[in-house]
Amino acid sequence: LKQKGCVIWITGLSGSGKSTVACALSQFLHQRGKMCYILDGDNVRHGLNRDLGFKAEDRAENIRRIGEVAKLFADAGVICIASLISPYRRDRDACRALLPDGDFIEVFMDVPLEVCEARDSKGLYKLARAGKIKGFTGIDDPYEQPLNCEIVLEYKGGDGASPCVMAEKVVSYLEEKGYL
Ligand code: GGZ
Repeated sequence: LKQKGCVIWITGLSGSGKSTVACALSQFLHQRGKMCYILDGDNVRHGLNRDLGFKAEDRAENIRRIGEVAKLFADAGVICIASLISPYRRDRDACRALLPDGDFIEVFMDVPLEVCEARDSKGLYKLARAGKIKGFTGIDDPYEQPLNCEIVLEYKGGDGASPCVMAEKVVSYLEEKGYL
């Protein structure tokens, strides 16, 4: 009994909660006995993509490689959760084009920059504002919002923003589309 693989592509600013939602989602999927795997930009950059920085060409290559690896997982019947800023529409669309229709599920973390910056869990926004990190997404580097993604996870403040509630929304989508 082979499970149907797909790619859940989570895009959004640094600090928007991509990794946290990816983690909650993978726990829900494991509970249901589904094989899944998280490819996190920040982690993959320590290994496979350690030769890449943050200029537009490097980000494009980071996204391309993660897209190709995600496709391999999906081919193997795994639900692959890719969580990376992936700021350019063109790069995300190129990853979408690698997969059969429906198998690339783009999830937008719709969290205002002010909220991400206020969280600043790693202190990177502070460094970017001080000019100590150049080309930081949302500060002095672009982020292109998806125009027609499959799922929008909106920041509402309070309980509505909990990573579990957001992950459940993705689970419902996967059920609806027959991936679960
Ligand atoms: C954006 C940066 C930068 C710059 C370092 N711009 O919140 P984090 O810290 O843990 O996750 C961010 C991560 C971004 O890597 P991605 O692979 O997701 O980016 S992309 O899809 O654009 O290739 C952030 C940290 O790396 N970081 N410098 N200049 N984020």
